[in-house]
Amino acid sequence: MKFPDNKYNMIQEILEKTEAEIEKMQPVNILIAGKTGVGKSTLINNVFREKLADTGIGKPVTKHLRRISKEGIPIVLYDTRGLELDPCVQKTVKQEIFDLVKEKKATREALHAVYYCIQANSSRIEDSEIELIKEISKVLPVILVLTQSIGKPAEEFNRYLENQNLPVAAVQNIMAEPYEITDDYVIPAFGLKELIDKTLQLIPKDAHDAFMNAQQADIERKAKAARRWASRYVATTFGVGFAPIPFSDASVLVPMQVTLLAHITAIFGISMDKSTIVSLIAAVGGTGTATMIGKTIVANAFKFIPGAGTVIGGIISGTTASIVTSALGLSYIEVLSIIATKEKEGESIDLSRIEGLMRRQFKKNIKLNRKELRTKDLEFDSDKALNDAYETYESLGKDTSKKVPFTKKVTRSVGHFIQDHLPFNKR
Ligand SMILES: Nc1nc2c(ncn2[C@@H]2O[C@H](COP(=O)(O)OP(=O)(O)O)[C@@H](O)[C@H]2O)c(=O)[nH]1
Ligand SMILES: [Mg+2]
Repeated sequence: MKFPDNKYNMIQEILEKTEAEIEKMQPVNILIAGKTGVGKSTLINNVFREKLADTGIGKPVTKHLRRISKEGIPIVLYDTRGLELDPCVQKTVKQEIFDLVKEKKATREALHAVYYCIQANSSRIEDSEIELIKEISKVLPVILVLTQSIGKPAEEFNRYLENQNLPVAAVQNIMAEPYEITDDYVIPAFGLKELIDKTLQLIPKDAHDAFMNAQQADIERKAKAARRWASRYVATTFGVGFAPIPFSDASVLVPMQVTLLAHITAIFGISMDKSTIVSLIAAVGGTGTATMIGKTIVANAFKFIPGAGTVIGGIISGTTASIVTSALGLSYIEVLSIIATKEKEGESIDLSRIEGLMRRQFKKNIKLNRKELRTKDLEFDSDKALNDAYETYESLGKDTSKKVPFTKKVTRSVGHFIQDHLPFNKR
């Protein structure tokens, strides 16, 4: 790591490190099988980031199998087609699946699991499909995904399938996207978090980070994973063996904070661009430029610690370093959760609000940690922390509403509407 003139580009460093971390991840490889029209693409677009089925690069690998991937998202999906056709075609599809599994076996591209999709309200399953599910289950764990599930018939179909004692790992009812019955009656999306949970139980541990990055159906879970990691990182970095450093050497903390933020970003998996990170760092570091003097962030952070100057007397102890760093990590995770949720809803974020949010959360977290760091793990109740961040984000929107032009106001009121319907605000 270079420090030309005691300055270096922290933002660039975070972005590069994030990319490198994602590249290092063992990608998750999932096969999505099922007849045309059952909802495979809808499932993919809602479970994973960036509408992967539509925007990913789809390459036919055989006549009936398509490989879907996208730069920066550590996942490879295979989509089948032709299963609805005559028995002869079905046989070919089946053979292509087994050839693929065999070819990739024991490589980095080995398949981890299968989502076998059946439309829940078809309420019946053909013998040939049962046969196929049984055979695939011999080589890979299968989750039977019952798509477009509506009401009792879908539940009954689930029970019927469970009673068949198929050798599958799980059966899961879902509605991947809200389903409009009439203008006034809409069945909300459900079942995707459960699908995420069941998938994590099936795939190997070394693919968990990649799966967490790629999924967007359970953002609280992303936050939790990031917190768990951050908590361990802070403890090991600033725990026993951390020699106190003079305040003038605060810049030695910066590489550690870069590592922290990069790893959090990698676990989280959001389409983060430079300007977003600039806003986030500026919120704490106190400057809007991309090139940062290493110690600004730490120096500014100290202003937020009540009584830091007098109590600590110019020395940064392990405790102080961990307070600053964990507050930074926690706030960053809270802000990323909001960005990720907006991204999922297809909304863009307001960078000035994000900056304000980061600053406020940081102030809150640094006080919280000072009091509670010793007794409390960083993995505190995620719902509460994220809800708090949401409320702050919302209040920031109201604060600035006087200054914004009309078109932006319209965008914002739409934004507010969406926020009111965000998963964190429910219940
Ligand atoms: N509202 C809603 N519609 C769905 C859902 N799943 C599938 N559909 C509908 O079914 C159609 C076919 O789904 P698609 O994902 O393209 O199926 P695929 O052929 O298996 O990829 C879509 O155009 C949607 O209209 C869902 O979860 N919610
Ligand atoms: Mg499709």
